[in-house]
Amino acid sequence: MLIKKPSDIPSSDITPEAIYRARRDFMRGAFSVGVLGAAGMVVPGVLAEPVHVAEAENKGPDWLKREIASAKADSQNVSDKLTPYEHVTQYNNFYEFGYNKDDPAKNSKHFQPHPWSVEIAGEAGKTGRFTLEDILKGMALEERVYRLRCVEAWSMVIPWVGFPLASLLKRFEPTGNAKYVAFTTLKDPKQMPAQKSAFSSIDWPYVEGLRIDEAMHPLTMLAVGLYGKVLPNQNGAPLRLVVPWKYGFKSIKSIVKMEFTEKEPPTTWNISAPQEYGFYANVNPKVDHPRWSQATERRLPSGLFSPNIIDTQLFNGYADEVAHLYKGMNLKKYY
Ligand SMILES: Nc1nc2c(c(=O)[nH]1)N[C@H]1C(S)=C(S)[C@@H](COP(=O)(O)O)O[C@H]1N2
Ligand SMILES: [Mo]
Repeated sequence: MLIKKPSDIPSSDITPEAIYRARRDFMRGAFSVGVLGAAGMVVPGVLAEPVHVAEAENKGPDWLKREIASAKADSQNVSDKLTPYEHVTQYNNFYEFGYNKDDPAKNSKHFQPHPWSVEIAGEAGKTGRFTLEDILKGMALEERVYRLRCVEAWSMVIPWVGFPLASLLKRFEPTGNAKYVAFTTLKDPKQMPAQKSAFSSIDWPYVEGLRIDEAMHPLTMLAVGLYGKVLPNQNGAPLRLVVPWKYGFKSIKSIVKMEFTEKEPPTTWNISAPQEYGFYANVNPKVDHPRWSQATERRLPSGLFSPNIIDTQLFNGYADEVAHLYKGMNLKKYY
């Protein structure tokens, strides 16, 4: 018989999400930002065995750490158990840093996400280049617990810190011709080693896009943190998209440009394999990937001896909020 060592028990099993919330509320009330900002900060996600995160792993300017630490819990939370911090930050897809799940954490250690700026372009009254500080100015950060479902049929539950994309886009006064928003990731082969590879099947930079109503939907967010801390490089520092009802590849990382466009913009995975990855990429258990089923998913942590397979939900469980966006559309055709 296999006996689980305590260290094999996922911390999400020890710490129900309710305790996480209670603890977070408690921390907000009891401690000042100064205490939270000190070295060896306790990540609010884990109570029974607090994860002490070295200050070196919570990299970023002090103003950003302060804003992230003071984020307010939003009502947009799912009740699923959180995926432990180690899994969220060590099992990643970020092809700019390599193709294995542990490559992004290993190969992004020297990536410099500060200072950072984002170019705003296209069909809008205000365009130009804005620093990360400009972008976050006046933006009330929220913590939101969302499911993330990768097209590869695994999923996680992540407490993001960020703000609704709509709050930012409205500032730039999109014109009536702004039907889509196109997003671009940084291209910098000096910092992103896999962009140097001659064998890459991806045409860098990574690009993504949303229809304007999807971009303006209140669930669509830009994240700057997770688990109450600065977004780790491997998760898309300093600024990444999170669209919880779509496959993970839509949630583009390390964004340097957003452009309002009239035409549907090209997207990286659709360019590489159009018959496998569409523009919409809505999570749908009834529309299988040509090479595998999308009916179920491996909810991480899920081990060889403790598989955690669950049913995939239409729109990743966000159908009540987003199904109206696709009314009358054939979801098999627009996959
Ligand atoms: N620039 C960029 N963004 C990206 C990717 C990538 O390779 N490059 N991978 C995507 C995929 S396939 C997924 S599942 C999610 C994973 O996010 P996470 O590593 O923070 O969990 O990021 C998405 N965003
Ligand atoms: Mo993915």
